[in-house]
Amino acid sequence: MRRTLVAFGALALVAGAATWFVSIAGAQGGGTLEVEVKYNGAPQVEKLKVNKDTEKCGTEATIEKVVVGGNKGLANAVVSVPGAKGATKAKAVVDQHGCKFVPHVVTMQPGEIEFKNSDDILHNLHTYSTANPSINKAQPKFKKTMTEKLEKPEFVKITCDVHSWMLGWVAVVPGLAGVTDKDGVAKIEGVPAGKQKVEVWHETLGKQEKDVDVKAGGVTKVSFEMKGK
Ligand SMILES: [Cu+2]
Repeated sequence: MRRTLVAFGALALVAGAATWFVSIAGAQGGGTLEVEVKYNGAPQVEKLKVNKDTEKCGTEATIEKVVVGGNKGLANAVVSVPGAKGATKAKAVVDQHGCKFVPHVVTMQPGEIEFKNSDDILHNLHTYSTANPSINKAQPKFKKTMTEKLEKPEFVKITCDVHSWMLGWVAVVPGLAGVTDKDGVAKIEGVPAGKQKVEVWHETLGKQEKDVDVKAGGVTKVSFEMKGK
């Protein structure tokens, strides 16, 4: 009787290990999503004369509302897969450099974000949001980094009250996400295989979504075309 119990116990252990192994393999069995975002309209880029802090800011500012690259690719669009939780990435970082927010659009999972000031002049971080508390804080030149919390999913507009042209966006999204490059392409790796909703958001052109069947171990391509407003 005792031997039977031991043998049964060993069998249960092996079965448990097998289940564990399968779940690990499943987690790694995701695919890559390659999302292409196109825009048929004209780029919208505004230029402004600058007469403040010109030694750091230069004498002309560029406000890039719609950036269209080669082959009608739309840059700066946020692509996200809300159902793909994935591992939390490293903390998102936005730098205030040359009196610009760099990068112009950043994605993060709900939590903390770091704002840097590498300009050696005063900036004033001012966010516009509804789900998250608004931030309105001076960041003097000696304060090289500031950590803030954005805990609710939302597209948060960031500005600077010292330099009126400074404009950036923080996309707080629950799932895996990326931002399209100058050719309008974003690649997201490790997306769980199967049906997934893919969302695209652009600061000027709005939102679209599609259902996509993600292949395991391969690249699944999907394309969006944003409409002008
Ligand atoms: Cu500023």
